[in-house]
Amino acid sequence: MTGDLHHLLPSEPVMLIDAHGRPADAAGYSLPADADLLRAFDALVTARRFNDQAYALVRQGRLAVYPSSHGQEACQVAAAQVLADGDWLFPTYRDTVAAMGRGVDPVEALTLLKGDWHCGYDPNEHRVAPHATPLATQLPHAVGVAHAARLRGEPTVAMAMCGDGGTSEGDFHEALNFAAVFRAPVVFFVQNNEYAISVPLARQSAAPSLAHKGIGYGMPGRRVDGNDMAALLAVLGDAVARARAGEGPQLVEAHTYRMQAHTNADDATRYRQDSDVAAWVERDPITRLEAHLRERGLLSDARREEFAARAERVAEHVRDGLNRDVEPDHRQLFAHVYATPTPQLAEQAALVADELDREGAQR
Ligand SMILES: Cc1ncc(C[n+]2csc(CCOP(=O)(O)OP(=O)(O)O)c2C)c(N)n1
Repeated sequence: MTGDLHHLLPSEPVMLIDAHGRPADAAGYSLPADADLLRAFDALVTARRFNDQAYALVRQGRLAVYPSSHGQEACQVAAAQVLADGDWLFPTYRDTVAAMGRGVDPVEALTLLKGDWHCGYDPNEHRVAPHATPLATQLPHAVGVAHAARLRGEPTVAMAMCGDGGTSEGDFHEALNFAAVFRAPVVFFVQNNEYAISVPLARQSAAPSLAHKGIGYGMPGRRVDGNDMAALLAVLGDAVARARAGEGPQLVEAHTYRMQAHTNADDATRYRQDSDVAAWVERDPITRLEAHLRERGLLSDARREEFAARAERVAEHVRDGLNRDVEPDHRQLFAHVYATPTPQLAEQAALVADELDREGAQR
């Protein structure tokens, strides 16, 4: 074992486009291709429209809850855009937009949050695991999938997402340790949005940064400006490429901010100031990338309108989908738990079926 920790130490957060949209230098990373930035901008515009639409649907009672990624959209879009078709994404409850980036229908992605069903989409179709509501439980799953793929000789990488609060969970530490020891092709992507509901980062961790948590496991940590789309594509893209090349896992911490309350069930004014939030409006990921693209002549008004029109069509699709009531078949409750149901589950399924039959007969 070598005493040289230099390659594991996170540097200052990588920034490639500054708050005014101007290019910035970052050692070891360069600006992504124009086409990649434009594609990301298109997705960003849709992401913001989707977030705001989902929030409105909560107020209209069509969604039970929505943990919005408003303000964190660059992290969401980049996490999906850097993956290949055969890779896997492991999202949390806040990562619906990242799931959409993999091709999951947004209406299906919201099924869980509407309260209709456990998942709502087929995880195998787009290689997106179900949204994980229990914190960090998806991380060991991501490591298992990535490790298994490597043993089979497949070039699969897993993008394992969690929040700053998630890094305090035991599962986070177990996942990092296993991944580092077995060099599993995983990128642990932490969106540090400064709060875990009402708990601020300073009460969450005493580490110099969350990326520093990788060092103890022998895993490189990287820090990136989480509102800079270009930097996210560069840093996450590099981490994915290294994982795929057999160089092992990385921990990437993106510094961003949760602009809205944790969910509609939370009152953020009880633990933070409006002025804190206002300071982050200045760093909005969309206006920043837009300023950059316009400055370089890559984005015309016509193109901008095209993107806005596409975002509007997605919002309309989401409204239509969530305004339709579906009658879930409660017998299906046990269907996707195990490939082969345990005797206990089979027994419970029979009990439920019996009860439903009796209820039906009484109607
Ligand atoms: C194992 C577990 N413990 C507690 C909770 C309750 N809980 C839900 S969200 C949350 C905060 C998570 O914060 P963070 O990981 O920073 O993610 P964010 O919500 O900010 O995206 C907590 C404690 C949970 N879902 N799972």
